Amino acid sequence: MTYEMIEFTREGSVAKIRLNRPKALNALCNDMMKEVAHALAELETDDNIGCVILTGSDKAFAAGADIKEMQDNAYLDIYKNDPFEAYAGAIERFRKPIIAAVSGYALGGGCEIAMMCDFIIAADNAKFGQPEITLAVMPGIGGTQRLTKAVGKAKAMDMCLTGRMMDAEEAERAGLVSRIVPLDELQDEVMDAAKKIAAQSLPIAMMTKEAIDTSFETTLAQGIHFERRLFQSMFTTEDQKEGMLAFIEKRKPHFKNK
Ligand code: DAK
Repeated sequence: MTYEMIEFTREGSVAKIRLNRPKALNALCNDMMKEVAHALAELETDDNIGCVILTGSDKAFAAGADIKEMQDNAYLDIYKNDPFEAYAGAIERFRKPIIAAVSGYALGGGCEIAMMCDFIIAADNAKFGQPEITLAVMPGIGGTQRLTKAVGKAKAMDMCLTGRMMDAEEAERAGLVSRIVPLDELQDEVMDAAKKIAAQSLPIAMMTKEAIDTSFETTLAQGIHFERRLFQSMFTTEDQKEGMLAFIEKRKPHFKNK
């Protein structure tokens, strides 16, 4: 596939998908989401890739779904041919670690796809919001659920009902982003984090991600049970033997993803 709305690059074992419709502030049109889904499918089966970065421009991670494309839809258009079900689901289902590097606006569907990633590192100019109510709709790809789980009921209600934006400082205080960095350091900082993740054993990183995600779906007791079984299963891997031996021998481990 030739990518026209995203830039898709690889640096060692890290891949970066950059949303690239600057004139429309990276509004998420169907073709762009299709390209993101295609790139992720490629990365899922690429054994050389251990971590993915999803990012946008300095001004906008993504200002939401493309309002101009969406405005005329009838119910059955959006029900039968739901582009977000088809394509954004690729981010939700992606099994390797994926980091959102957010600068500028992350609004509506933009905020929602950032929240689908495993964590968000934000530039100091980032602004998050779920302004759908101002268009007489509501968040539709997880905003009412993931935002509430991330920042709690009070702030989620405040943002979804007033449509106001949250700046990077507030987002970090509220737990929506893991860290804030100056805008001009964002891409390097996220690349460093991604390289650290990609240097670990991939199956172990994937299981760690799966365990944390499971905490949102289960009771505490079920989650702890699942975690324990995964932990025990790691002792079947060559990487566990290597990781612990390397510590004892005071050297760097060489993981084989086995
Ligand atoms: N869609 C289409 N075009 C957009 C856009 C968007 N979301 N956001 C910005 N643009 C376009 C503007 O129309 C403008 O285009 P031109 O007029 O130059 O042709 C260009 O980008 C620059 O925007 P502005 O001139 O407005 O730039 P400003 O710096 O003045 O303002 C802004 C930046 C981000 C505050 C403003 O652009 C803005 O408020 N944008 C809209 C934000 C928004 O409401 N986002 C939520 C969209 S609704 C679904 C589930 C979920 C969804 C959809 C379906 N299903 C389950 C099917 C999600 C819905 C949404 O995300």
